[in-house]
Amino acid sequence: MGLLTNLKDSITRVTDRLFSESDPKRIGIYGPPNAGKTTLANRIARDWTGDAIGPESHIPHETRRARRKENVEIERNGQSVTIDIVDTPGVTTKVDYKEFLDHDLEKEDAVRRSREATEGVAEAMHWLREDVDGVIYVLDSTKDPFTQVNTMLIGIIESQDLPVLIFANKTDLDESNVGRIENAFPQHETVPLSALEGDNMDEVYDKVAEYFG
Ligand SMILES: Nc1nc2c(ncn2[C@@H]2O[C@H](COP(=O)(O)OP(=O)(O)O)[C@@H](O)[C@H]2O)c(=O)[nH]1
Ligand SMILES: [Mg+2]
Repeated sequence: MGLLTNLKDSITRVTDRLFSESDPKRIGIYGPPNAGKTTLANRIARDWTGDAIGPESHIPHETRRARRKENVEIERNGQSVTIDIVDTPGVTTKVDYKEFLDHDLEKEDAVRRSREATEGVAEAMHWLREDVDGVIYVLDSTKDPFTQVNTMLIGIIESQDLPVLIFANKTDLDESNVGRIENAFPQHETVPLSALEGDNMDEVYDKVAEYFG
């Protein structure tokens, strides 16, 4: 190939990049098991695309591999933001198959689930370093937010300089305490919601557009 052809190709590549629509932002939904990550991911997907991402479950670690929904277009105030939603397995310091036995699973199935969950956590952490543009960190607002996992994960997210929003989920429950989460992570914005009931979703989408658009 001649020099001129090379030059022409390079110019085409640069102008294509300049004038094409920007790639969707990949938003990872992180947090401990059972915080409501999959419920939230499904609600966002249903609200904007009409279908869901994956099953929600009261058994911890139902989401053992990350799932994603691509090109979810969220419209806010006449502007549209396109995101890829990644629903990750809950991150925890310990995955024990005995936890699954409490949920009436056979031992073999419980051991397999815990092995998969451990791999899923490693995968989610890898993506946090390599593959996400922003993070929604979901917490169950009826639970104590001061845990090693939350402190560690928020620390890692901060060290990557990723935009992060903290979602205080399950506000429909009487024991919900959003203030406790705000106090735990005052450096970040906390958005209260009930992913299950669909409460406060307008503010959720406003903030998603503002932070990740
Ligand atoms: N009361 C209440 N329960 C919720 C809410 N969001 C999720 N849950 C329940 O919490 C459990 C775990 O939800 P899931 O989305 O699977 O959590 P994940 O492990 O973080 O993906 C399920 O039984 C959900 O129905 C909520 O806003 N309010
Ligand atoms: Mg899940």
